[in-house]
Amino acid sequence: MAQWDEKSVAAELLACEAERRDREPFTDEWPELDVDTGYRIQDANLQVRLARGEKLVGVKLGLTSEAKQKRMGVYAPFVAWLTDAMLLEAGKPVPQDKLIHPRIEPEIIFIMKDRLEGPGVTRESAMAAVDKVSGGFEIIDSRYKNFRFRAGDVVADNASSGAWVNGSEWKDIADVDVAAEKVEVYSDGELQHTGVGTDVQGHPGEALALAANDLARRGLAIEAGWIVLTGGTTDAVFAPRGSKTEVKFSTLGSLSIDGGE
Ligand code: OOG
Ligand code: MG
Repeated sequence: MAQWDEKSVAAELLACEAERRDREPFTDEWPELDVDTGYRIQDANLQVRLARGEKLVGVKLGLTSEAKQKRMGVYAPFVAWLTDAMLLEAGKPVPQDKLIHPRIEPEIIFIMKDRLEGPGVTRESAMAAVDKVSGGFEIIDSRYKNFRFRAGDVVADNASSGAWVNGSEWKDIADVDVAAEKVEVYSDGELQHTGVGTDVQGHPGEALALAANDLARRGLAIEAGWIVLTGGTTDAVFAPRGSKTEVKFSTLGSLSIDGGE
């Protein structure tokens, strides 16, 4: 049985990502890999990403909706890093050559006006720090076979980060009722999931507050200008080659993406 530690898990996760290889969760062999250990691994791999020239541009929330928590069998939200290398331009196909088993989920996405530092951040103070909002989607990808993981595994794996696409338009936050924003997800023209902003922790601003308060435990803050993915509003859909996925928001516009050839 392999003897895992933070360093070897971090290296194995980046190797799996580079080689498009999935594996069993580390917690099968190393049950002590808890959420705090997972964050140390996540942070170590962020340093590797930055050292190779990527830029830190924001954070993503994971498992902020009941639909996501139920599907993944992990009942706690968490935070992970976004770098510029993960941003995908709208209209481009799913980057199948980089991903193992991509799945798409709709995301209410914020751009921050002000720095937001916990602890003690509330929904109200969080929302006051937001500049603009768009309706986009994330293309998650897990380094674990069949997306089977426990909380420590998925936190270490940067919360299944893959790529994300911003909405086609950024609206002033004052002009959008993000809690009431509805979304529909279609695969090959067929409606798969529907959601609403309140599905995200009761209000996407709660997810933002949660991120700031959680980062504060590590002495970190959400910076002005950062992007924040507030977490999949609905369960995700698979996006294999040849597929077409559409995400339709009630006021934030619609986007579609091709699974590629
Ligand atoms: C974990 C990532 C979750 C979200 O928005 O809930 C996430 C997973 O589902 O594999 O990005
Ligand atoms: Mg997500």
